[in-house]
Amino acid sequence: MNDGDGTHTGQERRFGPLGTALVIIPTYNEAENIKAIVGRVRQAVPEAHVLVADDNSPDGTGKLADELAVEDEHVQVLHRKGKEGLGAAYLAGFHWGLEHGYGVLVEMDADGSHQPEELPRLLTALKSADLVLGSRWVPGGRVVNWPRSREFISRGGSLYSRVALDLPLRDITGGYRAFRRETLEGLGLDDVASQGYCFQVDLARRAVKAGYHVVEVPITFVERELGDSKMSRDILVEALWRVTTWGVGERVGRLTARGKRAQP
Ligand SMILES: Nc1nc2c(ncn2[C@@H]2O[C@H](COP(=O)(O)OP(=O)(O)OP(=O)(O)O)[C@@H](O)[C@H]2O)c(=O)[nH]1
Ligand SMILES: [Mg+2]
Repeated sequence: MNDGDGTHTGQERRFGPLGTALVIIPTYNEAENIKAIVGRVRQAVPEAHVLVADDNSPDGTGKLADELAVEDEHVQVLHRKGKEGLGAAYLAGFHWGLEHGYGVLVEMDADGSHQPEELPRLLTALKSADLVLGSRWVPGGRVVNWPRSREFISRGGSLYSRVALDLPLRDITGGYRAFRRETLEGLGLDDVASQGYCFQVDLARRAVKAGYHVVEVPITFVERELGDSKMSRDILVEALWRVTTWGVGERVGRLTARGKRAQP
C-alpha cells in the first residue's frame, strides 16, 4: 500500500506466493566462470531454473552453456547475436522469463561477485517485497578484494544517485536482484536505459517511483578472480550523465506542477 507520501511501507500488503525463480546470468567472455557459477546456483537453489544470456562470446561461453543445458533441464541458454550490453541482455532474459511463466526473475553476474549461496536470503525477503536488492552498503553488507578506489567510486555512485533522484536506497548500482514478475510487468521495460550501471539505477528508480516495496538485503560482494571486467569509463560517465538529467528532470517537473497548482 502507498502510505500517502509516495513511500511504501509494505506492512499492510499481502504478497502472493513467489512461483518458480529464473536466475538470469548475462555473459560476455565468461568461459572461465560459467560452469562454476551455474553449478553453484543449481546447488544453492535446486528448485530454481537458470537462463544464460550470452552475446555470442568469442571465447565460446555460449557453447559451454549449451553443454550445461544438455546435461541439466533446469538450465537454458539464450543466444544473442552480438555484444549489446548488460542491460539489453537482461531485458531479453526478462522477456523470455515472463513469456515462460516464471514467478521470480533474478539478476546475477557470471563472475562470482554475486554469491549464489546468498540467493535463498534474497528470495526469503522477496516473500514480503516487490523487489529485493542485494546491497553492499547496508549494515552487514561488504565487498571482498576491492581496492579503496573502486569502493569509493561505487559508494559515491550510489550516494549521488540517492541524493539526485531522491531514492531511499543505499546500493543503487548493484546487479544482484530479485524481482517478482508483477514488478517487472509494472515497470514498463520498453524504454529502460540499457547500458551498464544506468540500467540498474533506472530499474531501481522506476520501482520506487511506481510505489513498489523495495527491500535491501546485505550481501558480500566478491571481486572477480577470473576473466576480464566489461565495465568501462564510458559506462560510468554515461551513468553519471543520465542520473543527473533524470534528477534535474524530476525537479523541474515538481516545480512546474507546483507552479500550476499555485495559479489562481
Ligand atoms: N550478455 C552480455 N553480458 C555482459 C555484457 N557486458 C557485461 N556482461 C556480463 O555482465 C556481468 C557483469 O559484468 P562485469 O564485467 O563483471 O562488470 P562489473 O561486475 O561491474 O565489473 P568487475 O567488478 O570488474 O567484474 C558479467 O556476467 C558479464 O559477463 C554484454 O554486453 N552482454
Ligand atoms: Mg563483475
